[in-house]
Amino acid sequence: MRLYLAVFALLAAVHCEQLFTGDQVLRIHAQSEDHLQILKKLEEDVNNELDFWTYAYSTERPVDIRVPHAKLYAVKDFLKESNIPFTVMINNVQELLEKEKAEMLSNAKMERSTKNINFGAYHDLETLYGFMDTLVASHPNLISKVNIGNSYENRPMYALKFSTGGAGRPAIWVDAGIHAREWITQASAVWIANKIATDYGVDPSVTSLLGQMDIYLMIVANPDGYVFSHTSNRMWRKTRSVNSGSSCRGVDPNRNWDAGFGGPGASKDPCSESYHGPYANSEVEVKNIVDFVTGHGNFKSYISIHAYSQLLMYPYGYQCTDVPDKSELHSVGTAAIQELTSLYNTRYQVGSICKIIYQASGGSIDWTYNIGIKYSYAFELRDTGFYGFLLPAEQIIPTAEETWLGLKYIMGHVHNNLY
Ligand code: BPX
Ligand code: ZN
Repeated sequence: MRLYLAVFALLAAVHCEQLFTGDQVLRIHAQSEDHLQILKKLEEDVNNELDFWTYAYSTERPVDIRVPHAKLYAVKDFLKESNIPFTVMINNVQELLEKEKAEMLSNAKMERSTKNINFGAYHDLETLYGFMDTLVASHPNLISKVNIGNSYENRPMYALKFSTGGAGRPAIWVDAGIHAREWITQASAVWIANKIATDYGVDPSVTSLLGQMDIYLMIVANPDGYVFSHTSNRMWRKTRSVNSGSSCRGVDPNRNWDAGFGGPGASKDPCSESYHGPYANSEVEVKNIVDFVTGHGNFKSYISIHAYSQLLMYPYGYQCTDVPDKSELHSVGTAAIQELTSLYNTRYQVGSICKIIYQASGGSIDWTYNIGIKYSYAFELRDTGFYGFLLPAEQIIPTAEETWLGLKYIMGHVHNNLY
């Protein structure tokens, strides 16, 4: 009977969950414009099932591609024939996923017995939402939970509001997890939520900031995608909306904002990971944030947290011209990264989206900057290409700690330079 149950569970798991057995992530070093063109062609062909973890844009930055096991031989052969050098970054994706899953299971057991959340573990949506309630309950005079609307699949989208009172205060917005598979971002955001709660009244810069300003922190900006990345496909990035006329689901929620919408660095193919959607704000998750930010009317800073590559970026992504505030954004960014790096010597680069990664249209921080939110930034957290999206849980707390130092620096600057 037990064996029967085990076999049944295994079959069920195989049935609904995508496996990545034998898939490798290749790290490709383009050495010329020709190489980049070849890689871009591969990227545009959505039928070849190559999963670009980073995109082909410059010879300075490696291109990481998850290659399905069945295509490995052909892809490696093709790269060799094209004289494009590569290394194997992850030897077997499924092995890492199984390790991740086993750790989550044993952690969940421990959490059930201790009734405490472990910040050094990855969690499903239900656990994260439960923790938000716990945090609100233990800091009722500081934190409240704001439901800014529901997702496509009708899940609530919560922001934690840190406020010591006074309506209409200037505010800072921080979101994580707009891309589902970037699990280190949601995990870091939970730690940061707790850090803000416990540092209020203790850390003078947090205390004085919250004396005048509010912080809104959205830990899971793409809840449907996050759930799907737990239940069905760990590599899911987009929303889960149905695309009419296509069997491929989802829109890239970081190509769907009304800033250069549909321009370079976004795809019109619903099967692409960077599909911009049928029109700007078509994704209810994006629309909810847009409406909330517009309705609030007093955000001074908007910070969106992604992974991976270790970058701190400011606008623009949809065009490569400098923003008017470039020199201030750059120097604040550089100082923030100095703080971040001081803890564990994690190296970051600072620059505009277009200049340090690639042209990307329809991104959130371009829209927020264009509506007048000067301090618009995007982080790309760890790592630079050992584990990519599959960052081991043991790195969650160090990543959150260092990120917090960078964030706190930016927040402090915003507070001291209210406009
Ligand atoms: C981040 C903010 C604004 C515009 C672009 C980015 C980079 C981000 C993206 O392509 O949307 C990269 C990432 O976080 O999605 C990681 N990735 O390459 O998958
Ligand atoms: Zn992202």
